[in-house]
Amino acid sequence: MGFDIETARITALPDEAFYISDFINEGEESRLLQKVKSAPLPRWTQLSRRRLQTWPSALTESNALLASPLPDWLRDPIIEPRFNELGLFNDAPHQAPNHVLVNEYCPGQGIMPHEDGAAYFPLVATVSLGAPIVLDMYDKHAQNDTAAKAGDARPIENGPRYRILQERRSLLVTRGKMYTDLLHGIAETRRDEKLGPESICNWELLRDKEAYQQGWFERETRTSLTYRDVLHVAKIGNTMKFLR
Ligand SMILES: O=C(O)CCC(=O)C(=O)O
Repeated sequence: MGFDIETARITALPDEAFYISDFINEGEESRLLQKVKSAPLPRWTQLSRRRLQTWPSALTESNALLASPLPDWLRDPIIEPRFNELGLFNDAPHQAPNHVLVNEYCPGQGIMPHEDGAAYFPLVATVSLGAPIVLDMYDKHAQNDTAAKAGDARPIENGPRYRILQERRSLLVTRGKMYTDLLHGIAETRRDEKLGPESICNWELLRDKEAYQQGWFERETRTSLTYRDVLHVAKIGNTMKFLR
């Protein structure tokens, strides 16, 4: 009998979100971290508040992905077999993720509230490595004037509407209205606090509630692997024809 994703549903959230605390084991986590760390330096984009790897490549200006497979270490065991067994991307146009962002946050670093936009099918699957972190979700209308895009966001005066604690080795899946109607961000702090069953909407699904009973934890370096399906994939052959 396979794992029933319904047991992982975050019921406090208005639309589809799922949290699986033990998605990968410790050996798999250290192998993935090793692969991330051993990537050649030019693979990294250093941003002011985190650093980033983009696999297999950055999107084009028209938000297309140049067709190219993900490397094996990002596929096995996360996509094959785990995502496939859960049927996670069955409804997505390519029935599998074709794009992964690797984000590394040192203590004090984060990402401003933003939305991921129309380049992707509205489903994000995030694997957390190395340390826990709190993801904040904001109502879109709390953001004044233009909607924010990743890297082009501004702070929000009101606090987050929902907070999700992501433990190391966990999987967080958000889709539907969670993707389209809310912004997400990670606070630039050295300590995540005010943690508890009232404030953390996936509290009951945590692997180790005891670790957060005191209501806070000190940040350590946390790495995330964010899997998505880019809607528009351009065949390299066609692109070459176009360039000629
Ligand atoms: O690191 C995370 O969990 C969030 C990453 C993110 O928001 C993004 O890549 O757009």
